[in-house]
Amino acid sequence: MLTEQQQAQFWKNGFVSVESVFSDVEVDALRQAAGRPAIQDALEKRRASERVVHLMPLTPLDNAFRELSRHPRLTQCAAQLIGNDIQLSNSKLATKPSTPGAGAFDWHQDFAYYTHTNYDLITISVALDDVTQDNGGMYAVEGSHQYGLLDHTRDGWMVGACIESQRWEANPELVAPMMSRAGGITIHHCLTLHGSPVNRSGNPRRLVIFQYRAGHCYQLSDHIWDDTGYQVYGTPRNVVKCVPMNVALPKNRGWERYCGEPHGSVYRQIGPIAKQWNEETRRRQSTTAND
Ligand SMILES: O=C(O)CCC(=O)C(=O)O
Repeated sequence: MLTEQQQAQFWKNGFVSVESVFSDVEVDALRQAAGRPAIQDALEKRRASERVVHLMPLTPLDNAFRELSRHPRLTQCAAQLIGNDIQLSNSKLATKPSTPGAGAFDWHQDFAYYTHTNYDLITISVALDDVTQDNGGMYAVEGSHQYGLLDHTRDGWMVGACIESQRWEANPELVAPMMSRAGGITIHHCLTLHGSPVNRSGNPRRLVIFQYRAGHCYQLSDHIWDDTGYQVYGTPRNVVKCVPMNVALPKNRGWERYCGEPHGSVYRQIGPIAKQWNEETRRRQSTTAND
């Protein structure tokens, strides 16, 4: 649970770090899960020893990460910030190689990748290693969650990076570290401008990253992952909240193959694995209710 002060910090700055959410034993179990063949093979295929890899979707690869995605210590924080009906939007293992000098990640807002009908989305990053300025920890621009959606496109195509560099260059005093020791978490708003520099440490940096959305967020573009829409807290209310916004839907070259056209499909909100897991939850709940 977040204290009132932590919640106030989140809403003021657009992010907050919370130390010691998971014990050393729990972190060790997560590291072991990250070391199992399904995940190691997938990382190797993506050349994780040379570059940043965001392994997605993570929860179907190992049950430890499915359990982590719905762990009350995470979902209760999410519920405090965005309400009682929480779905997983996506999950990933974000690795940075130990090769010194490798792995910068450009400044961006997460919302630019996954436009929704409103901004009730947050990202929780769980540190599997101590995350420091030396090993490529993330930085954020304080207060940038109030900027609205910035431009991440060229000629309408998503470039995966914010192109408005004045936003972080003009006010360096607003750029602040968003880091924690292993077992800690950071939480940031979907509009918080953030990025991470190269790893200079010679040590790996692994983060498990969950993006959560309120159930009333309806995805407008991009493709959905197998675990998108997994109900991790509360029950679905089947209400969509729309706030006024003009958003140029970004086109994504690589993702036409998933959805048949470059903006993705607004009709697909729940991935196949999330559907199956949600059905299991419904069955469990109705059995319990009938007992
Ligand atoms: O891996 C990193 O350092 C950056 C991760 C990130 O910014 C993201 O997943 O949105």
